[in-house]
Amino acid sequence: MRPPDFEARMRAGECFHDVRMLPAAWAVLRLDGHGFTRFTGRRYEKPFDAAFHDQMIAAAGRLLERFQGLYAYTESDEISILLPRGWDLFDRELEKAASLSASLAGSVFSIACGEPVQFDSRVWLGARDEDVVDYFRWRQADATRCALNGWSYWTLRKAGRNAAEATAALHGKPVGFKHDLLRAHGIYFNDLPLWQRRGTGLYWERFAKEGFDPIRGVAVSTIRRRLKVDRELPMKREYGLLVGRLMDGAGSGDSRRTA
Ligand SMILES: Nc1nc2c(ncn2[C@@H]2O[C@H](COP(=O)(O)OP(=O)(O)O)[C@@H](O)[C@H]2O)c(=O)[nH]1
Ligand SMILES: [Mg+2]
Repeated sequence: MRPPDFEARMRAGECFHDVRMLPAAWAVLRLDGHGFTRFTGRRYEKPFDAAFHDQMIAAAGRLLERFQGLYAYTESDEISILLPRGWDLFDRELEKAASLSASLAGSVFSIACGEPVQFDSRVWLGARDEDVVDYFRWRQADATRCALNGWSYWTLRKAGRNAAEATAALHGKPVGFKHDLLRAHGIYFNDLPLWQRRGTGLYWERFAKEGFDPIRGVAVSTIRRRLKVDRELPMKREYGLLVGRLMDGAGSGDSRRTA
C-alpha cells in the first residue's frame, strides 16, 4: 500500500474527529467529578465542605478563562461553562473541547487538593436563548434538591443511622418531610449558606482602573474586566434574568477611555 493510502486508511479510523458543535448554537460544557462520592467521602466534611467548593471554583475559573466562556456555574462536583454563540476555539471540535476541558479541570483540581482526580466532560447544545436560561435553572434546581437530600441524609447518619437506614428513611419522602426532619435537629434549611443551596456563579465584571498616561500627561481611566465569584446567586426567575444578561455579553470586553 502506498504511504498516502496507508495514512488515509489510518486517519479514517479517527471517525469522531470531524464532529463539531453546530455553528451558532449555544454550547455548554458540563464537567463532573469522576467517582467523587468515594473521593470526597474520604477527605471532606459532609454534606458540604467549603474547601472542596473553593477547589471547584478554582477549576471553574480556569475553565472560564481558558475557554473564553461567558458564565461558569458550579454545584456539588459539577461545573457548567457557557460558551459565546460564535465560539470558534478548536474549530468547535467536540473531541477537543471535551477532552481539553476535562484535562484542565482535572489538573487544576489535582494541584489544589494534592491528589490525582478526573473529570468527565460533555457538551450540551441549545438553539434558543430560553433553552440556555432553562439549562442553568435546571442545574440550580438540581443543586437545591441535592443540598436538601445531602443535609437530610448526613443528619440521619450523624444521629446514628447506618447508610441503609438513612436511605430507607428518606426514600420517596416529599420536600416538606425533609425540611421538618432537619428542623427537628435544629437545622433550618433556608438559613444554610446560599452557595450550598444554589451553587456559585462566575462571570466577568467591568471595573474602572485609574492610571496616568506619561506621554500625554493626563489621567486615564481604563475599563478592565475581572472575574466575579458570586456565592449569593438569585434563584428562579431572577436567576434567569442574570443568565440572560450574561448571554448578552454584559461583563465581557475591555475598552479604554480618557478621564
Ligand atoms: N464530602 C463532600 N462531598 C461532596 C461535596 N460536594 C459534592 N460531594 C459529593 O460528590 C458526589 C457527586 O455526585 P455524583 O457525581 O453523582 O457522584 P460520582 O459519580 O461518585 O462522582 C456526591 O456523592 C456528593 O455527596 C462536599 O462539599 N463534601
Ligand atoms: Mg461525579
